[in-house]
Amino acid sequence: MIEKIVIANRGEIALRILRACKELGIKTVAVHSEADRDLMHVRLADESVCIGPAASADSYLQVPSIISAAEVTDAVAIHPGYGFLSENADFAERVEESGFIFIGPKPETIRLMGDKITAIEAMKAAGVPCVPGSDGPLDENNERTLKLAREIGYPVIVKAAGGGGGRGMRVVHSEAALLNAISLTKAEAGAAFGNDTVYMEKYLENPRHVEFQVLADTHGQAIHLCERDCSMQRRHQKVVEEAPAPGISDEQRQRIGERCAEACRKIGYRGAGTFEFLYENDEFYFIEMNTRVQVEHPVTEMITGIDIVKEQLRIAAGEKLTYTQDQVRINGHAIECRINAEDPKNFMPSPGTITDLHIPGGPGIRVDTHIYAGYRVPPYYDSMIGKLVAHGENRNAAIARMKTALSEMVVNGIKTNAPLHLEIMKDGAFIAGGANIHYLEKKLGI
Ligand code: MV4
Repeated sequence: MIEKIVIANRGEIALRILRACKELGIKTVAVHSEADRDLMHVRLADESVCIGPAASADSYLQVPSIISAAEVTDAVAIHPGYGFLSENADFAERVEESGFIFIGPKPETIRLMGDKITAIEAMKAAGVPCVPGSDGPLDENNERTLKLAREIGYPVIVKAAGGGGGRGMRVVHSEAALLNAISLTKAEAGAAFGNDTVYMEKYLENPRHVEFQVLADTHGQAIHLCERDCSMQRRHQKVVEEAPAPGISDEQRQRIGERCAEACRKIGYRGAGTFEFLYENDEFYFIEMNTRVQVEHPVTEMITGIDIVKEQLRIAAGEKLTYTQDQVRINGHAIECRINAEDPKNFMPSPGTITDLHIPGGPGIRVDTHIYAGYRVPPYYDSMIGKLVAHGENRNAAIARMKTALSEMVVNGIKTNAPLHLEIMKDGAFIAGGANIHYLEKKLGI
């Protein structure tokens, strides 16, 4: 096993990674900003290194500082968590060139998936179903572009190859609006990503966001861990996630999941990953792949009993996957509520000191959080302060447990979105299951 790793992240995921390391007997180095000296995982880590000022750009995004921290502490590997440098191919490359193990896919795989056009090309070639579209960049030939759009059928969506996660895209409803929409999207993409390449897809009007979790080792084995439904979102920020996705048949789950696992084998994928699909009228359409551990990984862990972070560490150490596909069994249903330090009415961030804290518990409840009574939530980072996860023998049981847990939870001193979560848990369309990606914003009146 790996002897010592640097945890190149903060907050709940840094603590989650630290716990997995402790269970596997791996020593840990916490790297943190000047504003994060009081983080829980910094206290619990074997060593810690301050890597710069509060602003992420000066600390958590500083590649040389993180690599230096690994060098001075004699670590052998770096876990990037999610966000920050986790999907930065140049970072992964610098980590490997410096002689460390990057806990994630090969740099070239991150680069392949970072460009949404090459990602779709690779997945289509591997037999993963994709959205009908331009199958490549749009070029200067406007006649060709107009013809393509006519064949796809309006509405279409123009997306930046360097975008993803909702950045750099534009819906087009008519031929008259197409060429101008492409110019605007290209200009925005060039400024935002330094890459003005755009492509086009059929715009699906009311899809759900359903994603498959995969694990792949360096011995050519790959498995899927079922899917998650992440349709409850606001402004491209997921609010509630669940597994399995309501209404997906086991036959379809195994069919699509196996396509994802096979695609991993074909491209030599390594580590944990997520295939993002839009799901509409009982069909799956691949849109993007995430090459990191995701915020919502606990719902998958709850229904499969598989520790995804420990598997990441084992894979990085060159071990074979602990599980074969046959050993992956779905048990019940799990729901995750992202708890944010924000005003539940206007969604404004609400940093500050947590004066009193009561964390809920009981059967089927899991809380992944780094907060404690007296902790001061800094204003510099993402407002997510934890994740409340409820598992039950079925979806209704999980909802009932989530409602009980939400009503028990006390986080005083700051505002949180717990009241919004209670409202969602009592919402008719949520209870019915299968609401689409627009449902929450419509409910909130956006
Ligand atoms: C789409 C789409 C409809 N049709 N692509 C937004 C985030 C990025 N990952 C892809 N996104 C979308 N791509 C086609 N062909 C609708 C969205 C979309 C969306 C997707 C997932 C979750 C929330 C969303 C919110 C708005 C739009």
